[in-house]
Amino acid sequence: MNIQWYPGHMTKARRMIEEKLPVVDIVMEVVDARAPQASRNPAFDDLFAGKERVVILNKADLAEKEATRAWMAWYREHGWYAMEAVATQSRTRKEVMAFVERAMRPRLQAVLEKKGVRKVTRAMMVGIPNVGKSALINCLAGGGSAKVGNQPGVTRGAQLIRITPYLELLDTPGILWPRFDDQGLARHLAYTGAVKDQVMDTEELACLFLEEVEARWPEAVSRRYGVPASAPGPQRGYRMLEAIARKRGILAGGGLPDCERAAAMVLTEYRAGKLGPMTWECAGEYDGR
Ligand SMILES: Nc1nc2c(ncn2[C@@H]2O[C@H](COP(=O)(O)OP(=O)(O)OP(=O)(O)O)[C@@H](O)[C@H]2O)c(=O)[nH]1
Ligand SMILES: [Mg+2]
Repeated sequence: MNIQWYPGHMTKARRMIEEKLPVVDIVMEVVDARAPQASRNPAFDDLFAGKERVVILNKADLAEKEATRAWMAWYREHGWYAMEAVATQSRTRKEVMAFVERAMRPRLQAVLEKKGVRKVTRAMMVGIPNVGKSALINCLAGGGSAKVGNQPGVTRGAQLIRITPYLELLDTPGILWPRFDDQGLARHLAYTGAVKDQVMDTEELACLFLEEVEARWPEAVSRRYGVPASAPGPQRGYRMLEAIARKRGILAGGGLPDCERAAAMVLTEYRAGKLGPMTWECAGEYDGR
């Protein structure tokens, strides 16, 4: 399976982001703590060259704590100002506010000294689809100002939301890049819900997912679904999916397992954190590639 997704609305969104850039003080790049390598858009280095940039590893509740700690250290070693976050928890508001305040302090102080005024900071929230940009904005705004949803491509326009008299946030649509060269990383994006399911064969995706989970977290599948590990070999993922379908009673005509529905269930449950925390990439693993 070759995973690719770069619909027209992303080209448009990229243009819109470029147009808004001059009125933005700081770019906040949101990445998925479950796939910190795959979820970094390589196009951003060019797009935001010369801009103040910080990074937020969101969905930390769905990632492995140790791995997130290692990624935070990696970012700091590489000169990034970084924080981990869980947009769906209310205490995140205070943490992100303090983070923005610290990131902007030198610049705000300089303006204050030069012009004697306290400047409004305008931050742009950017990232790939479904990483929680809008959820973070809502968390800061303390309400449902931005539209949120557990599928990629929910935000379509740029929406400016006032958080305090001195902070405004610009929500933007998630964007990917024209071609995924590394299909291993593309799969991680697909598992975590950054790629629209409708452009993939989700049954095949679920099989690949189960094989990769089995190889890296050998207990996770049997713990959740009560099925024994399938012997390695051809169609291992498919055999696991069939066993899960039978166990859950997801059957089609003739009492045969309905693998398509089982695939959708497995992916939905994983994305909701039901299989436990999982981080797909280790810090440093991709350096120099
Ligand atoms: N468990 C968990 N779920 C989160 C977190 N942040 C966001 N979500 C969920 O992830 C889904 C996507 O969130 P959005 O805020 O719509 O993502 P987005 O980055 O704005 O996505 P697009 O607008 O499609 O680019 C929603 O179902 C959120 O509730 C988090 O820290 N932890
Ligand atoms: Mg959004």
